[in-house]
Amino acid sequence: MNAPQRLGLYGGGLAAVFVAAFAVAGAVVPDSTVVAWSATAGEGSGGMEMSDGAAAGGHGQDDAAHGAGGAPAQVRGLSLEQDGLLLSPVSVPDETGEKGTLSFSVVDADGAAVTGFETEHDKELHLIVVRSDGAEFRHVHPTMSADGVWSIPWTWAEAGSYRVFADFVPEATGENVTLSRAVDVAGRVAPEPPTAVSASDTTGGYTATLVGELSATGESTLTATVTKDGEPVTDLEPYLGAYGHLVALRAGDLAYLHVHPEGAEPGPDSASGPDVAFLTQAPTPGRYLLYLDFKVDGDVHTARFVLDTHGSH
Ligand SMILES: [Cu+2]
Repeated sequence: MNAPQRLGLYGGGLAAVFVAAFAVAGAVVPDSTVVAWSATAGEGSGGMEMSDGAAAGGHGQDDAAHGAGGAPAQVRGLSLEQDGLLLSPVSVPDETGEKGTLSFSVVDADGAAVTGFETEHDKELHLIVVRSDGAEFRHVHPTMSADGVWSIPWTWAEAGSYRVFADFVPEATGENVTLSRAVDVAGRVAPEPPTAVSASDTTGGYTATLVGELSATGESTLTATVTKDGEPVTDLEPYLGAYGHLVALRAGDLAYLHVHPEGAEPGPDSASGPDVAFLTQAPTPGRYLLYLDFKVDGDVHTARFVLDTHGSH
């Protein structure tokens, strides 16, 4: 076989692999998500539409997270790099049902693992793992070894394309950082149909309802109300420095919104309810996936919601 023929075959093989990989991704996630993630990977920077002139052509600056021209920090978590910190490759079990460990490090520009983290919302690092369609969601707290490897026992319940977010405050800067990576889990995937708008969810016998508008033009308050059998639940326990923890992600690219609980941090033995209020702002009009963790009788429950921003239906 001569060289041109070998090259031709080699090229053909690459093309076939690429097509197969894309076909798998397409089966797992909507095309819009694939395109958005591809664009993110290519640019090395999230929130392209939020970019300003200073970031044009630049790599490595998550400009959207810092805001442009004094705009509030809103979009984050679309990049594996922010503020000179990198999320290492995430080690996970390869397929569903396999008992294993999820582990990773946060590394600095010199490749050294970061070990100094500040406590925020009760923890040094918050790990959010969500499937691209939003149907699978976990918010957990791994532990760090002395050499800066974060790990937690892990088993995948469902196959698919996931995004893993690490949300933390490094001691070096004191500034919140959210890094993420895409992780694929082998197995037969049954994507959930497109999510419908829903401001109420029942889990473990508790019903959580979100009241308030999500706005893309300013900060607004979302209030979660928890009931059981129609009665208000007034013994919500402190969890992660509040009476609930809300994660909000933009549908389509899973951009990570910053959400602040309202009110003072509760004491260790206090209880509250049925209302928990949060302040947040959507970076763009459109649809958002929200996940509320709350604790009652020592158990943490997760309620899921889908909201459109005010006026975008
Ligand atoms: Cu957390």
